[in-house]
Amino acid sequence: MSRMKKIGIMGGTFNPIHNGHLRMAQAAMRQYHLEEVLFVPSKNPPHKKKKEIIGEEHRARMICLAIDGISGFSFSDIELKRSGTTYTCDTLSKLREVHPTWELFFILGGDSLESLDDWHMPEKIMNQCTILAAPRYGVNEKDFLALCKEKAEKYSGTVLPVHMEELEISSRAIRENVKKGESLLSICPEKVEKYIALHGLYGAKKHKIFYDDENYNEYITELLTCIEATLRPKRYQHTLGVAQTAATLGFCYFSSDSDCKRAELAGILHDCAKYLTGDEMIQLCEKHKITLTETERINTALIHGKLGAYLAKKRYGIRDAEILSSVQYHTTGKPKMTTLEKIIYVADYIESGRKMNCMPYSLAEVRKKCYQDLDKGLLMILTNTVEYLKKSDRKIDEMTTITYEYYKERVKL
Ligand code: DGI
Ligand code: FE
Ligand code: FE
Repeated sequence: MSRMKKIGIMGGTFNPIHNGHLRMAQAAMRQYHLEEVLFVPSKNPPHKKKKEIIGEEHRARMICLAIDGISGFSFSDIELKRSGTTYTCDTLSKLREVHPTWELFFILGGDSLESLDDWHMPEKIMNQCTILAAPRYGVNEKDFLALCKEKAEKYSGTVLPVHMEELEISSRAIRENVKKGESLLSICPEKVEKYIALHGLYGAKKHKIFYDDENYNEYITELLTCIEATLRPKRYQHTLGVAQTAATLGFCYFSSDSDCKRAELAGILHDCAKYLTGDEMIQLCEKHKITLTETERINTALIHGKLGAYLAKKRYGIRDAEILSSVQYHTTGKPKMTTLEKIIYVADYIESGRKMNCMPYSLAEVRKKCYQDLDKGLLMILTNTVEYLKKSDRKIDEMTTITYEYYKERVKL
């Protein structure tokens, strides 16, 4: 029989995730030698609309931001993906079914342990896992241990205490601080605080930044903090790659330093809307009266350029029309692109983090060409893209086709 792996499960609404959750998971992990802790956010209740619970995409993204880089912590969308009411006992069954070598430890706070009687089928939960409970703030150790014993006996299971420094952190406190405009420093990770501010969650005043030519470096630093607090880590790395590549291409094709900076800036911004789901992008476009083509509605991945340009303008204070159109057209391209638009289009494809098998032109070949002749490099990428979309049976966007035809007529490889 294969070795059993001890896996901790952190369930909850995480509305939002905070340092208390992270410390509880860490304490449980250390004390009970868990190999991994899975953060499993629950779905929004379908009927009784609890209006203080924000959208599940926001809650999930904040979890991912909070646990990024912490070894042993990971995210699971198992409950979000399920339809209908999700019960902890079903989630545990599902996890055991998919991962028969997992020994499950459900980690919860003392207040949840106190209300365990109200959960759906507590004995079925206890039957499938060991409960690791952290004491509620202000409850003394003796009472807490008695509570663990009481629940364990009542449901014929195991409830073990997690020893940790008492913390008076709650999601409610975060929401209240946000409403009062107070800092969340030391109660939640910085990226989570930034995420809340950028989206105006829990009644926060929406955070916007303004482009400042005089203090370019400070602007870029702040912009990067915002981008990092929204994109997934891999996407953020890609963004840095595109910015770097765009700046380098700028050295080849521009003569002024300021144009190279504009290329870098457009690179940083190009995928700034990419963290949103297709449905969210459609909703935002409707809300802000951004018109969508039929192809974009079917193929929502295409929307992030358009919406990215909108966010670059409204959220990140960019007024430079050429930077905005470079962001807008970076996925499809367009006829008569300016040098900056071409740079962003090709940088997105050749950035050093990209690893893909391209046809008919290899990535190595395309990369080299882009630095020798921008138009030829551009046409190679357009050719590869059209080829790839045809092969994968995807609908080719009208703008992609027009752009390809336009450059095929005018550029000789
Ligand atoms: O956002 P990135 O992944 O960095 O790159 P991108 O903005 O070029 O988007 C790439 C995605 O867009 C990829 O999944 C292919 C898709 N795409 C690009 N052009 C078209 C397209 N999809 C369709 N259906 N039609 C297109 O013309
Ligand atoms: Fe993109
Ligand atoms: Fe990109």
